[in-house]
Amino acid sequence: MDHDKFLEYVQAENKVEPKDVMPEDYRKLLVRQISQHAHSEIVGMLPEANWISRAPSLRRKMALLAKIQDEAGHGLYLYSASETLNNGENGADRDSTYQAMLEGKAKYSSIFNYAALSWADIGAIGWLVDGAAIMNQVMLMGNSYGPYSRAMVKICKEESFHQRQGYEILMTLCRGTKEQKDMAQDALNRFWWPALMMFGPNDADSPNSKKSMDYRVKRESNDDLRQRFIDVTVSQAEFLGLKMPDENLVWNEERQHYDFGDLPWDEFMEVLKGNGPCNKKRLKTKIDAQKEHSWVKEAAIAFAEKQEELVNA
Ligand code: BYC
Repeated sequence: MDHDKFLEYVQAENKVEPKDVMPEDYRKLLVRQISQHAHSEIVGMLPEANWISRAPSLRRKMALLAKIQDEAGHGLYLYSASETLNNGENGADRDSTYQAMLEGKAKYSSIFNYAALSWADIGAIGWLVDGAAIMNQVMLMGNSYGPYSRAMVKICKEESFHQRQGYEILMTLCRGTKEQKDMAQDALNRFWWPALMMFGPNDADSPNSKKSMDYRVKRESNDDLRQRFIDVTVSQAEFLGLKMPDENLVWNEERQHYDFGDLPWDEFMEVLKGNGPCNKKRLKTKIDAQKEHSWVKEAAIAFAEKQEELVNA
């Protein structure tokens, strides 16, 4: 296939569909990113699931259950989108991509290796983690691969509800007792820097960015999205009456953006290497679940085979 023609095609804002001819490195880049994104949704359910039984009211429990269920749905759309890129030899079938995650060979977002220690963390996850995810995913709605781009449209609508439920939890806590407000501040202190690292390394250290931008998968850079997220989030923290845990955060009149402190990149690299606070626990939970529930899949396959036999008899 003519590589330049393909670039011209995607750069003219045309969508690529599953059966279209595409360069193998485009296919590979998409399988990597979409499957990582799917794993993030699935592993991302775990920190919050820990709080379902401890939600402070029935209303909170229902909202949290609905949110977590949405994340499962997002994971399934994304595994389906990734599977459309399976060419029979690139390991993009669903079982192989999932297995790669269980074996620690495929990444998922670093943020889900941090624990949700208090109820305020559930608020911070919705506000900051879903907030950062929306910033990134709104950009991805415009990506050049049809199934991924369409999945992003539906996912973004749901993420916006998630962000609001998190912010509303924090509003309630910040207007409550001193202990509740302290709990909210503590959650912001612990989640702020990990949320900023969700956008990935600085542009200068991002090996995949150029190709991804050329192929119109990524439409904006890691640093630009991170800056936009900071710019919109500061006033939300002020409204809550919380203090940002960054002494260097200051409005820069000339740049018309906030300046901010250095991110803890050493910590980011450790989390990516599997040494974050919860990496091992997260993988163990998913591996155990796979073992315990494999009978469900086996039963469904046996039932489907039996149905087919009956139809063909
Ligand atoms: N964590 O060259 P770069 C949700 C990796 S879930 C871990 O900049 P790229 C939710 C990167 O993969 C939604 N790894 O990469 C769910 C690459 O490694 P490989 C989560 C990271 O791809 C439940 C290397 O570092 N959102 O909303 O151009 C509850 C170099 O990076 C991270 C997504 O998954 C990280 N933070 O850009 C609540 C978004 N950052 O693959 C909420 C989809 C970087 O070369 N993904 N790495 O070995 C993307 O948009 C892009 O992949 C990224 C990175 C912006 C993250």
